[in-house]
Amino acid sequence: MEKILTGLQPTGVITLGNYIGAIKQMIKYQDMYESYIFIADMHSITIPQDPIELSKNIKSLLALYLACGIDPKKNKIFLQSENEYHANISWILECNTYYGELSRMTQFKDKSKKNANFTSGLLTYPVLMAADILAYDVDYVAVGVDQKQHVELARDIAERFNKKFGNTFKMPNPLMTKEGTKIMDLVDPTKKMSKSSENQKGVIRLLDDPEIIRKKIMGATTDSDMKICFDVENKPGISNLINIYASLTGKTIKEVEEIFKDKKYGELKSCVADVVIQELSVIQKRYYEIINSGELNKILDDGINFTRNISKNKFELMKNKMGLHR
Ligand code: ATP
Ligand code: LTN
Repeated sequence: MEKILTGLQPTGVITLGNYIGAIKQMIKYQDMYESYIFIADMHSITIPQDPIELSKNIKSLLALYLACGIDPKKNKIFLQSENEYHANISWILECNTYYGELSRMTQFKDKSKKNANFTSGLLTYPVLMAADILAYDVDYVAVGVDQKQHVELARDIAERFNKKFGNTFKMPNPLMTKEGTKIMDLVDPTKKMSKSSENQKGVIRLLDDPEIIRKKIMGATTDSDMKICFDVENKPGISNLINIYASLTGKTIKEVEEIFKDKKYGELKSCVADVVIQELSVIQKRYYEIINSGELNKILDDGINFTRNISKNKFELMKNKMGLHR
């Protein structure tokens, strides 16, 4: 069976963007592939985190994975920092990655601009991501479009290592939503909806109250034209609402355009709010049942027991190939 992997950072309650771009995909794939899904807590500390908040977010993210429908029987679910081999593999890969490659990564350029005092971890972040991927010989990596460049870098690093030291890694392929769905911020629809966004009004979180969700969607930035059609360049706000509606109802963009072509912006917003609230209320109910149950620890224990061995073997193989042995 082919393998697939993905990770999410525990940097706050996940957003509708994470849900549509990452989690919903994994739910589909868990029946098709051998699936690995982990909490990328080591990636989250590339930006300063409050320790108490971080550990709360780790538990909450795990409960949300499950509440959204990630099945622990079908997925290897684990916490990245509990598997020391990811960081070990990452170091060896770092020594096979060029500074120039890392400094050209779009995410690094964006995030390093926000704080001139950024850490070196922010720069080497994609190498740790390559380690997460290459440790398991996965066929696919489920990511949103914003992470495609990092998966391509993982391929470049793998290819270079294989050429230099002999076949060691399988080539992973990025697997993205059909239209490369990227959910945008509701207030500034030219910017991706992001967990770490400062303006809460533009971001829908999976645990937001229904009234808050409705308020945020009804207040979404649109345009002064009155036409409902998908045109990301000229109508980013309306296009984003169409995209959300299509992603949650399983309809195509064309079908959604057809449904709303003679409707007013207010009607589109209200229908988008209905589908979002409907989908999230089911998830929220399950989340509150799961968060205080004892099952979370057992799931992470099973996950780490399984994955540590695989990544240890890969690390040993890499060391051997490079002459890192007595
Ligand atoms: P942060 O703000 O901390 O960078 P984030 O919200 O951008 O977080 P990540 O943890 O970096 O989210 O991403 C988790 C997954 O969700 C990735 O696969 C990413 O591609 C996907 N994703 C994140 N934001 C969106 C979005 N707005 N639309 C679609 N997919 C998204
Ligand atoms: N960088 C990713 C999270 C992540 C990941 C990975 C995704 C870390 N390691 C490996 C897929 C595969 C992000 O911020 N979304």
